[in-house]
Amino acid sequence: SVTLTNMAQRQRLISPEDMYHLANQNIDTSLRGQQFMEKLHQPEITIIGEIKQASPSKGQIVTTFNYEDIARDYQTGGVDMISVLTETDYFKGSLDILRDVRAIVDVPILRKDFTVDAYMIDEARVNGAQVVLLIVAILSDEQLVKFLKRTHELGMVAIVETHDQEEIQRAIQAGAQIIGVNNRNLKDFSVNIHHTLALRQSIPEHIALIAESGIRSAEEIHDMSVAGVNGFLIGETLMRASDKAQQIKT
Ligand code: IGP
Repeated sequence: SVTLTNMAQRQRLISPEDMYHLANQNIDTSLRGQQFMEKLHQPEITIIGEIKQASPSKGQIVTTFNYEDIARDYQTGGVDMISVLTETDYFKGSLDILRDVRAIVDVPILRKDFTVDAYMIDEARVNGAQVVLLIVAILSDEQLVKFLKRTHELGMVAIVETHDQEEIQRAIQAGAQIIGVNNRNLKDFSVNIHHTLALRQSIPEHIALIAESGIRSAEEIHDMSVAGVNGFLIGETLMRASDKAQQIKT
């Protein structure tokens, strides 16, 4: 029989009310999201490995996309979280991938998407994510506050993505606990990893900082870590690596 949860997971037509109630029945009590947040504040380096087969700037990144193998490799390598793209049009992701990955790993999972509705947070939870991405540039202050509230109600945590000083202020104001700085300028796709470093001082210590995009080497991670960056979100470099687990360990 097709349960409401099954339907919701398959992205059929589920009303916002039904999705809201389903999410409420699936509040995350595993504390994986909270543990991830605590790990960010520890001195060791925290790595998020991203599962992404395509992107608007690079097109198709990999020729074969065995996302289950990738998830296992990431976990073997010791990542602290796996980010799964669920956006279908530009990144060729899906909630199916998220759910399949959830079924085979224990690490927390970030639903990587353009959250523009609380519905998507409920949907993330129903499909097994502990963490969501909230991109300041596409949200109003009211939405940010509302989405953070919903995220926390579900026992989840949010990475609030920013790109400049002003967005960081908005993230802090809204009550972000984890701020991501995207080194990729979403307007022209240019990448500058020094971007995160330049913005470190604008973020209070009790808020964890994650550097996103364009990270290529252990050296870059080391330099940013010394400068007070807590976590590193790495997509393309790991997707292209043939020895993923080894890359993560070194
Ligand atoms: C990963 P990279 O350069 O390592 O593949 O980047 C991640 O930061 C990037 O995929 C990303 C993203 C996003 C994707 C950052 N913010 C928002 C989609 C939506």
